[in-house]
Amino acid sequence: MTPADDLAHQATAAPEHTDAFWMPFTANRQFKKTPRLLASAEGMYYRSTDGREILDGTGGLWCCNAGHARPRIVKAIQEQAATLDFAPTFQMGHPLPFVLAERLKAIAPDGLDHVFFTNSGSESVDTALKIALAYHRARGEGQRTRLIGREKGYHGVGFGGISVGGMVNNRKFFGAMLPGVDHLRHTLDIARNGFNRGLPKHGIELAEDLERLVQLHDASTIAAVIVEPISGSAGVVLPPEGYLKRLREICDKHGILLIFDEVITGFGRVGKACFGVTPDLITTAKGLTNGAVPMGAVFASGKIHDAFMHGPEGAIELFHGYTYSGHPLACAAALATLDTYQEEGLFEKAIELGGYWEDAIHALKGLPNVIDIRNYGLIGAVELAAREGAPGSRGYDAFNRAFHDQNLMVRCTGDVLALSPPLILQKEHIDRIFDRLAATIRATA
Ligand code: PXG
Repeated sequence: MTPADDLAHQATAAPEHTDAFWMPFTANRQFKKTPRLLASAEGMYYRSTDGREILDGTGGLWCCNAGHARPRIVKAIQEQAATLDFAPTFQMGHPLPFVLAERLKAIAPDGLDHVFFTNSGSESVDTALKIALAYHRARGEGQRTRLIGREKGYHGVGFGGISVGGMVNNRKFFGAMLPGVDHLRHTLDIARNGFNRGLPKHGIELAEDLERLVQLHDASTIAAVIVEPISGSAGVVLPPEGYLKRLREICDKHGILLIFDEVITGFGRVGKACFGVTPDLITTAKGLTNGAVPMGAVFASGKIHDAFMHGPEGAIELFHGYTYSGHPLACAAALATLDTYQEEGLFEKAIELGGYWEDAIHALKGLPNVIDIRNYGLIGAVELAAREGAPGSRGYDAFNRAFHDQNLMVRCTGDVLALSPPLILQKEHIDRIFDRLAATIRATA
């Protein structure tokens, strides 16, 4: 075997040893006893190392919005690797991040016309928080140092992200985190909004929680508020109707920046970005490159960007960046991804298919242990009742059963089964996803 053949074999066969790889966000010992291993992927399907076709109900991990192994993206990465494998972007450059930033600006909400590149959602979040702090300092309001997140929020795993985040297990093991952070209440309210279709009808008043924090801390100390328009990781928590608009109004009233973390919701997942509300900063990653090469991007308004562009011309305006900011392979993947989205009209798909998706997921109501169903765009969640004394175990069993017995990939987060399929899916895939999910739920006691 040549080394290339050997790599192809190693990438598709179950590994001989599993000890050395410390897996992220995984029950390592449980996984390694009965691994779930993927060897290849095309379109809507993965193929497992034991040769089964697995229907991808989650776009990988909320990132493969155009499906898998799309020829244009594959070719762009291959060609770019052979042309320019790496080039620095610190006091140097190469053409692609400039081209990509212009393309992104053209599809961003109005006014968000500057782009800072990162390599992940976590880095995008840290970048946006740092920009927010430095922005206020640049305009002489350096006392605005407080950051406001929200309960149940997920903003990645950097210290900034877990500090403003609100998922207990992502925080409690890691010490005191950033000082000067506070949290809004979350918007999940099954008692009032259970089995609602689309955005919840009740809960706009939860935005007033920001006024409460302003009363407590004084607006002059608050730099920014960060929220996910829809949070995925916490089990698909939707914004009540009018909530995001109200947050925007309160931020404007008090000179507080509003950051939308669109790492999951960006790039077509919910159709149009931002629910008609324009934030000051947007964090993205995942769908930006269809998951094919790690990349994130922070979109900043002209107001924010321009506040930095003062002082001597030779002064570095923002002391921040990553070795791989604007990496050539990531840029090539992102440009080919944007072409694919555009050519195939994928940003419209969540709107076109949203109604069919909604009917299909809500047809699961009445199955054993289903206590709520939530949906928006091409996102869905089915919440199962927790087993007495063992929260999360029913969700995990359903997820594991879906993979092994139904050839379906879903996500479980606690007892919530979350879905975010590639946007290339057709009605027949939707039928298949929910047939298999229904069988899974029936079989999971
Ligand atoms: N912000 C949001 C809103 C996210 O959903 C991140 C930041 C962090 O991105 P990186 O690229 O650093 O992982 C995320 C990531 C899940 C799940 O199961 C969700 C994410 C990651 C892994 C699993 O829902 N979101």
